[in-house]
Amino acid sequence: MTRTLNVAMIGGGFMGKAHALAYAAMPMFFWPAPAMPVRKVLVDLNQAQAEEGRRRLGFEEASSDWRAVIARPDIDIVDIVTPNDSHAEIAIAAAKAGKHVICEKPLARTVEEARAMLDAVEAAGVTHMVAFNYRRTPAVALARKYIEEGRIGRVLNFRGTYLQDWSADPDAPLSWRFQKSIAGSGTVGDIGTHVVDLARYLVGEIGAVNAMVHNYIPTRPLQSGGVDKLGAAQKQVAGPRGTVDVDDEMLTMMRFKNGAVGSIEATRNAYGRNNYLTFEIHGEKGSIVFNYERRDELQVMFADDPADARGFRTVYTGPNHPYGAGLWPIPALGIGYGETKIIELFDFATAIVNGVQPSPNFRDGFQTELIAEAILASAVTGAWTEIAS
Ligand code: SOE
Repeated sequence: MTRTLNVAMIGGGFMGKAHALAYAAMPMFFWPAPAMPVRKVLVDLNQAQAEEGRRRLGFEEASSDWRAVIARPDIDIVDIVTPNDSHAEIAIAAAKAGKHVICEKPLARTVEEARAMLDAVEAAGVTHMVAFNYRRTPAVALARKYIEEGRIGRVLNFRGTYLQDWSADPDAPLSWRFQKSIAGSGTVGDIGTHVVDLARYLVGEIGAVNAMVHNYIPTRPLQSGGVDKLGAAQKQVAGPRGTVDVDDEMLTMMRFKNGAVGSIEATRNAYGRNNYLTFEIHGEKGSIVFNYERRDELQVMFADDPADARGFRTVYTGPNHPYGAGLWPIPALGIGYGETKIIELFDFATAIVNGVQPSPNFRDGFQTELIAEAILASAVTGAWTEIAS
């Protein structure tokens, strides 16, 4: 009989919605499922919020006490979808209680926190994952397959961007994402790390960075109410403002350990860009281009195509591509954010059942944190900064 995995999810906001959807839908897509997730307990800041989340997200129970929930013997997975400042405390407690842990990105605010989290899960021998979900877009996994198969030869260059515009308006509210004490950093941690994760996944380990960061909007309107508000749709012109003490924009050059070079640009202030997470990879035998806003598509150019047919062409992901057996039966029916989370959970549950570590796990999250810290350090000194490992 298929094993069940009882889930305690800590947090019921934007990411909670995405993870709850994945728990419900994973067996609908991937059947037979590696395990049947049971939405057991939803934990939120207070009982009323937890109860509302329970009803909405389909959990059996509600609680405002994550420590008590983690101590329960019937819980198998602790899922951390809270702001960054509580990731370490919850993950370390969950590991000590012997629970498998999935944690939203970035893994932590600092390298020290990430190190402690990695040590805790490794000491406990539990399965761990950091939720850099964009790797799970089938077109991204297809890009990796092509690279592994040598279809574009040795990789020479990776150009990545993550451009959004939800914070371009100076009157968009002071989300926790603008506060260093909660977030750790701004674009670097929030969206830059997604591109770092893709660069490591597709090209290999990053050896050194040379970066700039900028802040353009030093204050933003303070929020009222307990629920974090994101973006200009929540614009508040009047009222008190609070300090933004993180970066609004980052740019970095990179040297990969395998000799490739690359760059990343990330900002949440690029009017007209919504979730413009892109990469262009050039190799000795071809190129690959991806844009998450057109995530069913992978643009490929293979240099060994006949001379009169050379050029970029579009591959629409479907049943013949990574994860295709579980997804929709016809290419281009549409892959969304939800599907990336469903695939992520499928890989996490498979790893738990097989007693192996998935990727990206806390070691990857820790390494990405080292790179984020090097980007911030290089932005201060202006110098090339080696990544410790
Ligand atoms: C805001 O920039 C945000 O919600 C990020 O925090 C997520 O990681 C990204 O997937 C979407 O945008």
